[in-house]
Amino acid sequence: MLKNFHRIFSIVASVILVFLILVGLSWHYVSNEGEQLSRIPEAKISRGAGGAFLPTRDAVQWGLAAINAPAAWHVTTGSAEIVVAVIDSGIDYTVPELSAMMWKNPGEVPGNGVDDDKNGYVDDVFGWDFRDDDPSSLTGTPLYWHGTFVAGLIAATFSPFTGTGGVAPGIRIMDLRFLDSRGFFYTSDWDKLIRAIDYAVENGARIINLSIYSSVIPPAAVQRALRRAVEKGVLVVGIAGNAGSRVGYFGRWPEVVAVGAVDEEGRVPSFSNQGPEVALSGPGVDVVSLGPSGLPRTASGTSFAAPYVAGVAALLLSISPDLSPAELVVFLKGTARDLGKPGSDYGTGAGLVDAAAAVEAVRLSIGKSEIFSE
Ligand SMILES: [Ca+2]
Ligand SMILES: [Ca+2]
Ligand SMILES: [Ca+2]
Repeated sequence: MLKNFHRIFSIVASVILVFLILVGLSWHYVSNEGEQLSRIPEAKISRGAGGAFLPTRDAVQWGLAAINAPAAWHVTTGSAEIVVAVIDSGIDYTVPELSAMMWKNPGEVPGNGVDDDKNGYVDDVFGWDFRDDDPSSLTGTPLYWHGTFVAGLIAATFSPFTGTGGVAPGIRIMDLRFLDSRGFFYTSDWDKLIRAIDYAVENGARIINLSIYSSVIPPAAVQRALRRAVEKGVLVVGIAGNAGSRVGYFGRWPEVVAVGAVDEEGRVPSFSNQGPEVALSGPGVDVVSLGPSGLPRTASGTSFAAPYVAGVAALLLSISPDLSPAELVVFLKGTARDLGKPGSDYGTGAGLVDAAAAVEAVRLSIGKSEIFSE
């Protein structure tokens, strides 16, 4: 009995030791010594450590590696000043990897029944639930997983256990719930969507991630709302859609940066809609992120390609907050990695978004010439 216990104990200890070695090997310590950079990220993507530990590309899920996020993190993991509004199915903000990244309305006292900041929404703390017309995605009708998954791809804290994490874990996420408990919206919902877009703009978001699409032509009032957003400096990142056909709405409109999906080999999956509107592509086949309760899950769709682009755009704004939506698009497309036949194409647009190259291009443009590579 005692012998068995010792044997089991020693096996368990060996397994733990091997695991710790593997985890240790997969982490890369970034020393501040001799660094000219002032933007070495703090311990935002390690839990509780005092130094600047950054995961290397072999420690992260393929999507983050494919867009060169780990190299970009040497420059920035994102600024808390930059807010990305996720108009989606709501976010489970109790997930530990997300809760610290939630935007908090600075002028609102939670739960007092008063619209303290007088923005028209009572007790709107992390955003607004336009589906239920109440302050929280976690009250009223049940949450669909999609929005949490998208938010995780943009800004979740890196987990060394699953390799999951967001492109820009230093930024803030605004939760604007629009889709219902099955991930749908209806033609009676256009006003909700317009209100959500206006909310994002009026409450300080710099990027809207719109991983939703419409099977009917949306009313012009929705396009006008998106135009208001762009004119006020908000980048709208949308999707090509998943019908295996032409780019749908909202990605078909020029106000929206339409993102197509690619797989780990850079191929366009059959579902990813194509057309001249496709600006860029992002990882969108078997990508891994968080579902409600924080459990990792895998999903495919252009919905999950767009957040990679939104995340990279958020990194760019973090180092150069005055960039306009048009300038962001120039940097994103100009640094994308060309796929398929040379030049822009209907499947991948300018190519796969590249976080490290885009961040470096913006840094060079603002006169900070240090070049960093892994
Ligand atoms: Ca309010
Ligand atoms: Ca209040
Ligand atoms: Ca609710």
